[in-house]
Amino acid sequence: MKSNYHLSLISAFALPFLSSPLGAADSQPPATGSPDVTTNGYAGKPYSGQPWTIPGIIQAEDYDVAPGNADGVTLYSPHPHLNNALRPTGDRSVGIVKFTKGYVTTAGELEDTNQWYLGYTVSGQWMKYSVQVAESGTYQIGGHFACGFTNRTFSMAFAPGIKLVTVPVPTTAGYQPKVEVYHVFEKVDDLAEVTLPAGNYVMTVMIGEAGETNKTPGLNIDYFSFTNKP
Ligand SMILES: [Ca+2]
Repeated sequence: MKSNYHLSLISAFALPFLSSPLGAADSQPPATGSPDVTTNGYAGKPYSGQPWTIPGIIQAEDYDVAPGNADGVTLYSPHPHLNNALRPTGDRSVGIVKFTKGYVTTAGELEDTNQWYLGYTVSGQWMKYSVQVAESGTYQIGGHFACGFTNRTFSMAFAPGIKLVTVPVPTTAGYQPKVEVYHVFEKVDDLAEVTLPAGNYVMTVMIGEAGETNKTPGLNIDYFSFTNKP
């Protein structure tokens, strides 16, 4: 029962984002059914115990906790599994990395080393976050990113009801040529917009373009930001 549930979640989720199955290497079934990102049967819980608030900042590494830390409930990645130091138990599908000395902004200023980010992202990867929208409104989506290539995106879906907002991420390449490009970060606050009625949602963040799987976008994510549209 648990296994079927796990797989059905992946199947239900795969289609809106991927035009192909998630990959034979992961032994996942082919995606079937109609596009669907819902809260039906969702078993993830907020990482802090309380949903993250919109407007506000949501740390990318603070995705929801799955029962038993099972894969495929609050996160999924077609990437070979990685261990991480921040959330070691069972969270084997994504890479969480700490900023270290030498990380800089696009302007060359040193970054705070007391930050963690989602690294080693690949297309087809997704994470889920329980969020609470404090008041109905239109919000600008931004965040703190390093992006090694041009034309990279992620998508967000808010369940129930708001599906697939595409968020383009500007490249941070070329600003600090002496620094590893994936260690050059930029804060941006107006990459896309989403109109959200007040209430609780499960926010799903999906890396990459529809139809892409296991492509490395060179996208590192410290946090997502939501601000009221002026
Ligand atoms: Ca972070």
